[in-house]
Amino acid sequence: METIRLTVAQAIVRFLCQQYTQRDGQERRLFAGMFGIFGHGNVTGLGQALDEGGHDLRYYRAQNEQAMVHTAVAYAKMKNRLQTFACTSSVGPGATNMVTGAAGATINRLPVLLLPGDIFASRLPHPVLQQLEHPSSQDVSVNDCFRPVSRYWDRINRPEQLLSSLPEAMRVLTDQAETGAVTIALPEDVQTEAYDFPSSFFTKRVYAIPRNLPGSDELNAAATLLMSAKRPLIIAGGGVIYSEASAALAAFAEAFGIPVCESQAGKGALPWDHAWNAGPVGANGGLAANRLAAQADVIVAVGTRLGDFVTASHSAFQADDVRFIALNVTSTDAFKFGALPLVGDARAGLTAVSDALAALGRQPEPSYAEEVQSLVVEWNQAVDLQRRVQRPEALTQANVIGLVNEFSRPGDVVVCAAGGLPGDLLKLWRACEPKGYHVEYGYSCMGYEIAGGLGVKMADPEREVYIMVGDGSYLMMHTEILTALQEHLKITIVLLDNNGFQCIRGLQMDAGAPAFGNELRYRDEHSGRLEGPFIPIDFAKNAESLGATTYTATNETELRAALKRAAGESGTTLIYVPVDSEARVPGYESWWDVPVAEVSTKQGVQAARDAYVRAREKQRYYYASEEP
Ligand SMILES: Cc1ncc(C[n+]2csc(CCOP(=O)(O)OP(=O)(O)O)c2C)c(N)n1
Ligand SMILES: [Mg+2]
Repeated sequence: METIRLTVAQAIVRFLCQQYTQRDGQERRLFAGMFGIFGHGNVTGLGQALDEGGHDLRYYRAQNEQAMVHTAVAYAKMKNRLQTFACTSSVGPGATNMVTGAAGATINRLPVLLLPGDIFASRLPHPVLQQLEHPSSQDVSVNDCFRPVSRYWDRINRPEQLLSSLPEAMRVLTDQAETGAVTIALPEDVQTEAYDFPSSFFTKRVYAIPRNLPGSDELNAAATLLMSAKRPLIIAGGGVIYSEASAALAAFAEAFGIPVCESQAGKGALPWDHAWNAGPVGANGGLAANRLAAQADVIVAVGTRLGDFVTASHSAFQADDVRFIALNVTSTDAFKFGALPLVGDARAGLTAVSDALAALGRQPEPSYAEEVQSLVVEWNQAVDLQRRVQRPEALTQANVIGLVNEFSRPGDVVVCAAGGLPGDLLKLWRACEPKGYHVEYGYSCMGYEIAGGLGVKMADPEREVYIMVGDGSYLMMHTEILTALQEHLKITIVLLDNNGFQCIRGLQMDAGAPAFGNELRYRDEHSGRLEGPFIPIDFAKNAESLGATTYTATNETELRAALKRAAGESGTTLIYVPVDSEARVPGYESWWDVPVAEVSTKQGVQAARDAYVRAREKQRYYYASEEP
C-alpha cells in the first residue's frame, strides 16, 4: 500500500482540499477555506500545516472565534448547505468561544467543521495552560461542551483515528438531514504527530447530495388529504430555499390554488408580490397569513421545523380537525404535530405530491383565491402604513426598514439576527428572491449580524449586503468589521440605536413589570438602580476607528443620502440611525408564549398573568394519528 508520512494536521489540510459536493450535476468544493485564531493549541499543528500545504485552502484570520463560526455558517446558508468553512481554534477559551456558533449552526441545520485544539493526549505536561481539570476524570476537557451542540463529535487521540473520523465527519456535514456543527477536537501534541497515511485517503471525494423522494404510500395519502381540503395552507420554511424549490413551490400553489405563508428562514421562497404569497405567519406574522392559518383545515409544512414563532406557540391553527402534512429531509420535523410525514427533499417532494394531486384532478377554488387576494391586499396596505408612519421625535424602525428596502436592488441581501428587528423585518421587508433575506432566527444570536453579513458577502461578492443591527447586538460583537477590511470586502451596516435592549424591555413591561435593566443607562447613585441618564455612545466613531466610512442619518432625507453614498463606497460603511424607542410595529392577531409570574404582590403583574392565562386557552395540542 502506498503511504505518505504526514502529521495529523497536515493530513487534515490535505484531506479537506479533496472534498466536494455535487447536486444537480454541479460540483463544488465543500470547504471554501479555513477560518482561525491561533494559540499554543493550534499554531504549531494546524498553523504549521496550513503554511506547508495550505495553498489550496485559504486561511482567514478572524477577530473572535464565535464570530468566525457565524461567518462560516452564513456562508453555508448562502450556499444552500453545499459549501462551508472549517474553523480552527486554540485550546481552552478559543475553543469554547466556538460553542455558541456551533449551537447556532446545529439549530439552523447548517454545516460547519470545527477543529478546536485540545489538551495533550500524552498528559505529560498537565495541567497545560488553559486546561480545566476535572476532579474525577482525565478524559474530559472543555471540548466536551461541544457534544450536545454538535451533530458529530470526536477527539483524535492517535493519528490513525483520522482514517475513520474524517469520513464520518464528511458524511454528516453533507447529509441534508443530519447536517450541523461537526466537531473534531485535536489534542495539541497529536496535531504534530506523524503517521504513514494511505495515499488513497487523499484522493478526490465527491459527495452526491440526493433529492430523496418520500414514500409513495405517504405521497398518495397526502394527495388524498389535500383533495378533501377546503382551506389548505402551505408554510414555506428554509428547506424550500436550501433545496432550490421555489419554482416547484410556485407551480404547486398556482396549480391547486393553495396560498403560501412564510417563516423567517423561508421568507423569499416566493417573491413578496407572487399572487399566492400570503406573507409571514405566526407570532411575527401578518394579517393575511394569520387569518388563513386560524381557519386552515390542512397545513402543508415544507422545510420548516415549526418553531414557536411560526406556530404562534401552538395557537396559530384553530380549526377543529386541522391536519398537517410535513415535507422535510429530517424525519424529526416530518413527524411533528402528528403530521402525515413526507420524509424527503422539498423540490422532489413538492413535484411528486403535485403529480399525485393532478392525477386526482384537484382544481383551484375561485372563492378561496378571491379571499386570499383580498386578505393580501389588506396586508400590503398595513405594511405600507407601518413603513410610512410619522413620529415627531425620530425615524421609526419601520421607517428605516422601508427606506433600506426601497433603496436596495433585487439582488441585494438584508442580514439580521436578534432584537426587535427580525420580527419587524419579517413583517415589513419585501423580499424579491430566495437569497435576498438572510435572518438567523433559529438561535437568534446577538452578534451574528456583522459576522454573518461578512459570510454572506464572501459567498456572493456581487451582491450588496445590508446588515441591519440593533445597538445592543452591535455592542456585543462588531469587530469583524476588521475582517471585512482585511479581506477587501464591502458590507453596509445600518445601526438602529434605540438606547438598549428595547424588545426585551417591551416583553418585560408586557408582563406587568416596570422597565429595568434593559436600557443603557448610568447607575443612579441615590436609588442604586440603572435609571440614570442614557450613556451616550459615539457609534460612528467606534466604527470609524475600525476602518469603516460612517454616516449619521436622523431623518428620511439623510438616510436616503447616506444609503446612496454608501452604495458608491468601495469599502465598509456604517450608517448610524437613532430611532424612536417607543414606536413599535404591532402584532397582527397573534401571540407568543412568554410566561408571566403566577403570584406577585404587584397589580400590573397580576393583570398580565390573567391576560396570559386567557391567551393560553388558544394553545392547542396538535396530534392526529388516524388516517384521513
Ligand atoms: C447572545 C444573546 N444574548 C441574549 C439574547 C436575548 N436578547 C434578545 S434580543 C436582546 C436585545 C437586543 O438589543 P438590540 O440589538 O439593541 O435590539 P432591540 O431589542 O433594541 O431591538 C436580547 C438581550 C440573545 N438573543 N442573544
Ligand atoms: Mg436596541
